[in-house]
Amino acid sequence: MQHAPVQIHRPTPRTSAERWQPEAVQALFELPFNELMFRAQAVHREHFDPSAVQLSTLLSIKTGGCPENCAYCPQSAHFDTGVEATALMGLDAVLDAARRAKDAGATRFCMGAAWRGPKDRDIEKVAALVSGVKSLGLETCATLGMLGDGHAETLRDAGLDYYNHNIDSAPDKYADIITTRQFDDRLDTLRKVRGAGVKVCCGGIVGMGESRAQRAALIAELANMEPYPESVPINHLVQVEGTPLHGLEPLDPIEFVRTIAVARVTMPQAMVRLSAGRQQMGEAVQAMCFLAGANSIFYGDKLLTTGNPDVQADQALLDKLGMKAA
Ligand code: SAM
Ligand code: DTB
Ligand code: SF4
Repeated sequence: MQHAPVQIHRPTPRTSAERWQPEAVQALFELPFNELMFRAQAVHREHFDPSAVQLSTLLSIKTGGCPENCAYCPQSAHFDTGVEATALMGLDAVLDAARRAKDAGATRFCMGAAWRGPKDRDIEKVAALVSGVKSLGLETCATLGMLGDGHAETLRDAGLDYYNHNIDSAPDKYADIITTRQFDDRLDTLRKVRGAGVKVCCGGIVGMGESRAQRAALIAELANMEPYPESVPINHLVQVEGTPLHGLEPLDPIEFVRTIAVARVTMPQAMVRLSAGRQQMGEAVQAMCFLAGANSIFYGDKLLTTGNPDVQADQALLDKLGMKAA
């Protein structure tokens, strides 16, 4: 029997005149699941080996006591979550952790600090950490909050490859989640990072009680950045006791998988990172995320303050799926 030729829907290249309208992104969310997955896989295979997954390890180099009031975050000083505030880690301890991450198979090391933004003297210290980690042969990433003038350049000169700064939610949801800064503050730092020639890692969190339209608006906002981020972390909210978002109705896992697929279709060449929330997700949902076009994960038994699947569990999952670290 003759089969009809398979129609692969390729997204048209976007010019500044052709932005993703949130309604068009929402229409992707509303496709029949198999159709959306097929489109996402077609786009993914055009640009990536579908069996390859990039591994980044996180380290919280300065934990807790943060003055911001992000309603999802266990490190905010506004909420009683049991996370203890620590000082910035020293070089030797950071390099030990980076060596262990490299030995376990990570290719990128991401250092996170619970700051509203670093002070000039903090940037000098983090720059030393970045150059030390870089000299181990790892890619480097940092997430330190809002950057001041010259900070991105100092980090770049120290060897920073990526800066992570998430927009976290749809613009019209932002003020429900954080009131100590504005959505535009995030865009300002992202401009500074791009301006310095550092690659951008920018995504968001889903499962914060947002509507599907707001998930679509979050993805549209990311996809319309010019250029869109090289790396797009899609975090599933990790509900932490003591934070205002603890106790919300969890997002349906299929809707999470759809979010990954829509990110893949709208940002064909980005690394789409299946980020926080894997420990709560189970293997089958993670496998669906890889089918939907996720090609990067956080690897190591801790995220910043919360748990992540351990290295053995991740190796077993990747083996089971025939996926390889790349
Ligand atoms: N303080 C800096 C900032 O906010 O940009 C850097 C560290 S902050 C912890 C980095 C990111 O972690 C946040 O933008 C958010 O996307 C993510 N995050 C924090 N708490 C989370 C949670 N409970 N569940 C999922 N993602 C979370
Ligand atoms: C990102 O998008 N997710 C990571 C990383 N970038 C810095 C952080 C997830 C944090 C989850 C909550 C915690 O462990 O504290
Ligand atoms: Fe602070 Fe970042 Fe947590 Fe917000 S997400 S409270 S800025 S550490």
